[in-house]
Amino acid sequence: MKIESVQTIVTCPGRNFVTVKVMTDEGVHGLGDATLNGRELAVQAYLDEHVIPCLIGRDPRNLEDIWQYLYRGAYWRRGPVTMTAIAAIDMALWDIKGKLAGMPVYQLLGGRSRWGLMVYGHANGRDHAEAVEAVQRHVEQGYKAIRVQSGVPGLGKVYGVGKGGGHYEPAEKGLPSEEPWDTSLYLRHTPELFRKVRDAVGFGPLLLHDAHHRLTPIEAARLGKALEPFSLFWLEDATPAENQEAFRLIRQHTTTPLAVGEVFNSVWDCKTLISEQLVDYIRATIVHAGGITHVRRIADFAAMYQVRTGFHGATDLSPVCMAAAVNFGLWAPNFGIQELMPHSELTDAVFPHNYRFEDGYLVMDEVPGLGVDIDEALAAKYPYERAYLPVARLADGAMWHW
Ligand code: KDG
Ligand code: MG
Repeated sequence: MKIESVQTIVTCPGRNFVTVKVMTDEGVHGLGDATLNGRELAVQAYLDEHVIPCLIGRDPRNLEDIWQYLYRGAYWRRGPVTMTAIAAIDMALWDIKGKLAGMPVYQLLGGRSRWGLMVYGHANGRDHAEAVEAVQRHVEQGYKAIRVQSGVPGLGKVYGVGKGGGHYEPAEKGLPSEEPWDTSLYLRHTPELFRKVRDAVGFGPLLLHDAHHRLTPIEAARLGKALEPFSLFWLEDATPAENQEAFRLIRQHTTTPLAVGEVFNSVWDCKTLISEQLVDYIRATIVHAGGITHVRRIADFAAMYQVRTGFHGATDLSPVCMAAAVNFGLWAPNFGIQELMPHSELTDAVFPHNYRFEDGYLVMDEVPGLGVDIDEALAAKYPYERAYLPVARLADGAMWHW
């Protein structure tokens, strides 16, 4: 059996997605997500110019060897562009393997450990009152776990909060917009936000919060401590994690569980964090961390230290990645939770898929492969449009962390 051709498909049904389609000489095809928010075309070029020509004629069933060939063989290891490109090919090859076996990918991984993946939804508000209402709406919709983000009094627009209060889209068309940031205002108001949410909905729903890497370690420690009375499921991306050792300081001061890793692309990014048990949840995703083959290694390593998975699941990950995540989470013994920002109806139409939301969980049927496809004719109607995440600046104009 041979890989006959590989196509990269870029489409923008409201936001940009890059997809690879691997075709075999036996008529079976596989899909992989190659979307890297704000850097989409770099991954497409990496695939088209440097990866795809090396794949033609290879046996798609040897996905481990192909993974090693693309990782070790490149000389330039790791990095988000490389690891997203490898992930896309890897996902597509698992999809093919599942279709050949007539089994879902979760069966190839070891079968079901659970019937569904508990997800967390996004409740956002321009102010605390709006955020509390959004949490209540999520509870009514059946969510068991809810991430809460709110505008900060005295600060203009805050990342993670939609313009109209509700849904937000991580990337905006055109060049990057600029948003103000003030850590002291944020630290003053965030515990108050969670007090109001707990007063409104009690301690039943699991609550999460994302600090988007904006804090120093000691600020993160202070926030974690201040949030302890509200019993969070996790505090996410408290501080930029290139410096893994920084989490030692946060850990010394707070029992609020910590999650990190949506920007990680290999096990090396989380080696210290996991082996020293400095975090509780690892968020490295299938699309940005080398595919199912590599994320499985991260998850197994994490399991040895009682660290569970909590994969990134914003709308900038396509339904192809989400289908892979559902297969993975159905199997992973140390699955913790899955982020879910629902895609638009148009995106769902471009990528018809089997997984679905049911009463706070993502479930899927026993379908071969990943259980997702692409409507290429519909995708072609929505060409790429340049879009970026905003950037953050302090009051004096200096750039701040993401
Ligand atoms: O591309 C960046 C977004 O996916 C990110 O800002 C969303 O932090 C995020 C999250 O936790 O979903
Ligand atoms: Mg995040």
